[in-house]
Amino acid sequence: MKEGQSKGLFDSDDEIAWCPGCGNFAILTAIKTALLELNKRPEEILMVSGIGQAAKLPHYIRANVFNGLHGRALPPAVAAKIVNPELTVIVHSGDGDTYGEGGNHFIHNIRRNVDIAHFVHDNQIYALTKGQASPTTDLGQVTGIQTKGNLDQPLNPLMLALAAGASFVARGFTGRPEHLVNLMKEAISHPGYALIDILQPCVSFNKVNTHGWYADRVYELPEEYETGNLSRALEKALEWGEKIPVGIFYRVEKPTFSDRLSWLTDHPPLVDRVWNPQDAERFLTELE
Ligand SMILES: Cc1ncc(C[n+]2csc(CCOP(=O)(O)OP(=O)(O)O)c2C)c(N)n1
Repeated sequence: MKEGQSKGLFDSDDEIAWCPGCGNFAILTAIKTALLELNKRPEEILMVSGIGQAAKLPHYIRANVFNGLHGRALPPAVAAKIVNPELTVIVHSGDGDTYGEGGNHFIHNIRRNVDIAHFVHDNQIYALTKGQASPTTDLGQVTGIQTKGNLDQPLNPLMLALAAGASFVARGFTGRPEHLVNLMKEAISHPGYALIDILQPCVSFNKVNTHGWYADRVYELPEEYETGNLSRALEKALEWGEKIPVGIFYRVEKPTFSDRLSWLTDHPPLVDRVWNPQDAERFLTELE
């Protein structure tokens, strides 16, 4: 820990509105621990989210916060990182927010490879709106709305991220908190877009994928697993059912969005060049 850091450095005074037993608590503890262990300070962090139970997390941590529209967490997050590269930008969003309403933003921001960490709280359900099927709900699963069973097959977020060209793709589980902290530290330190799909129970609305259901199936990728092999990562990402792997499936270094734009990296950060509307106008004229 840096001088002046304390265990409660990232604690916020906001009252937490999650159900007792919600997997989000473990994610909140894990992210605070990861930030402390990385010697980060609240003013260096920007937490971005959309709408949902997962998206409430930035309010429960002491840091800069942008809480926007459902499915739209990624655009402001990548914009903030591009104009202010000094910031550590972390997105917290749900499986519905990211893979459903935000599906296009997910695919196309992966292609940009902006240096942000994206933590998807995947409870395989729309929790805030009381339990409709989300893009990761299993086929045939009965919910309060899909009373005869979910008719849509689930998408595989890791396959999708790998296919879109993500440079860091991982899966965690709230029942393995130390493992999750390590994944978060790796994702935050990765130079480029880093996804962790975090399996978490929703105690109120998903009665199938409970803590015990995940705990019986989850296993950690072995140390000898090679993270730089895309075919291997795709093969592992297909594994889902009796056994569910967690860990870093794929990690490679690629140029980031800012690396590809020399006028961004060769000049002082945009945030230092644009302070008021007149500056912005001058800046836009410079670009013409
Ligand atoms: C454009 C839009 N569509 C739908 C909604 C309603 N809505 C709010 S949160 C939510 C589901 C959130 O589910 P998820 O992202 O999986 O997060 P969770 O609550 O499970 O953490 C929905 C459908 C909305 N606010 N805006």
